[in-house]
Amino acid sequence: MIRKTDRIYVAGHRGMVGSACVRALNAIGCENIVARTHKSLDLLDPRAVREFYAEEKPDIAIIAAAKVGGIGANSAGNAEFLYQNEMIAMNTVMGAYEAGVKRLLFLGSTCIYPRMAPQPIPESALLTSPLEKTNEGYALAKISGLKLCEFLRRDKGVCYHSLMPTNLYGTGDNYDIVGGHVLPTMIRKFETARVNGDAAVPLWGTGTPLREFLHVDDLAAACLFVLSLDNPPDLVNVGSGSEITIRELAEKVKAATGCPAEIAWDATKPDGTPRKLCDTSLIRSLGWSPKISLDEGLARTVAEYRESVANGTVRT
Ligand code: GFB
Repeated sequence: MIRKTDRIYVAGHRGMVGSACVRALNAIGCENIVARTHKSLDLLDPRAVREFYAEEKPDIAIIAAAKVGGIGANSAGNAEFLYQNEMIAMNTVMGAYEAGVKRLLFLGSTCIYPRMAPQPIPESALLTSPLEKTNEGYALAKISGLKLCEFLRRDKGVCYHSLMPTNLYGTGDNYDIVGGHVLPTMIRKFETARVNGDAAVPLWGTGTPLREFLHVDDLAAACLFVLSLDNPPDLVNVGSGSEITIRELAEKVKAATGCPAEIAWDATKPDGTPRKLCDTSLIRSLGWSPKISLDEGLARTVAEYRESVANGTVRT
């Protein structure tokens, strides 16, 4: 149970997920948020992280800090994705344990599951067959983090547990054309083509892969939900429960932005994993379900993107 007086450390509070968690916590009256910018605390430095925890002594930690990116960034940088995310996970989780933090939520991604996992993917599919190569580094680091939480819980009795969200989008996303995830990248590409009057919008791969999308505000609600459980499962998936092909997504974004340009598929770019729908029956059985449909979330995100372009605050 989260109390209004709890000191809650949100690692990655300026990122899309961390900032959504801070908004959700503030909305339920939790104002005692502990946060550090990247500049003031290097999460790759174990000593600095240890000193931070000793000084701040939070009651709860939400680990939303990570080096993240879309298929382009991941496939070009598996070494950095593995190294940085491994260090962040080990330092933030072990540092919390050493400082006596009683409750911790570790956030990962459904790319921890095998490339050819059964669909929808149950939590039990973890480590049953090989990973998708384009994001193997990121996945391995996230698996280490969730396992560290599981081991500390089992062996030391602290309530450390993990949430694995499907592909996320929404407020505060990164609109980098090369390194970003598909949904924000598509919004930027279609918006740019509309404004410039371009005839075609280049998109990656074949358009046939299936993906599931969850608005980040739904994820933040899920974080608070699992943190409110006295005995949460070690590992819980969170997703919208419905999937869409990349081609269908492109048509939706094209319509949402009102861009008349044609779509030009570049099959030399990777498709990544063919399908990634998570089985959300566990979190639904516990009493949580998503509230924001893709159409609603997309409309909201396009409006926010236009606003951030107009006022010069768009993240790229
Ligand atoms: O979101 P995304 O980059 O990553 O791409 P993943 C999803 C799909 O969209 C792939 C296609 O099939 C891409 O080929 N796609 C089409 C595009 N056009 C574009 C485009 O312009 N940009 C991008 N980025 N994709 C990531 C992992 O996998 O998912 C991370 O790399 C993480 O580790 C994240 O798990 C949630 O869904 O393939």
